[in-house]
Amino acid sequence: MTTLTLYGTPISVYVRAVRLLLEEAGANYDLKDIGIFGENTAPEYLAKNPFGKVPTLDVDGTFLYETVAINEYLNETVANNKFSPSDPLQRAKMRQIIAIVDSYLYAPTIRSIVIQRLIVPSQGGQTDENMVKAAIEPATKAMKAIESIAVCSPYLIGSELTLADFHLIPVFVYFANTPEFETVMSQAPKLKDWWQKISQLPLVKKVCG
Ligand SMILES: N[C@@H](CCC(=O)N[C@@H](CS)C(=O)NCC(=O)O)C(=O)O
Repeated sequence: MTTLTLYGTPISVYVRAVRLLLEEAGANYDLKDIGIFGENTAPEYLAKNPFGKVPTLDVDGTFLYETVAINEYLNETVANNKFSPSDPLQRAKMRQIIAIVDSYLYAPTIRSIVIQRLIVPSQGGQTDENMVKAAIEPATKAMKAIESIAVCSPYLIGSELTLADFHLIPVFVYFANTPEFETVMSQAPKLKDWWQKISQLPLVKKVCG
């Protein structure tokens, strides 16, 4: 039987994307906490993931990194592909949303707004208001793009949870706690509704609570 060990801090957006899948699939795995403020750049961890990012999944001694690759692998091996639509166009839309999250949404929402609004003040620093202001337009653009692809009935691609939901949920968990959330989400009402429902799932509370 395959042994799975997930390296990464449970507060990480991307570690959560993987854990949402693992928990929903009921898979057996160990979580090894790797902090993102130093531990991730120690030589032992860089030997597993040269970019020093979390998560990394140890599959029987093979170190797999990049969340998209990890979740595609897990979807096939522990979930019988149930988190990916069988219809090619729906599957492409799922991947399109995931790519938009990675390429266009994560930076303005998490790296700029969440870090500046939630993390910097919690460490005694002062929010860079210019950085927050500049992030609103790209965050809104990415959110509107996802809104135009997703059906949100009730999940992003339809009646079943997919890898796209796992990718987007952890971003919303943090972003929803910022004042900019309402401003941005006023442009994406379907997604706001999706979030209101999905944030109540026991799975989301367990992994991201
Ligand atoms: N492309 C990577 C991104 C992972 C990522 O950015 N992880 C963040 C935590 S959510 C991290 O490791 N940050 C530490 C750093 O950038 O030094 C993936 O998809 O797994």
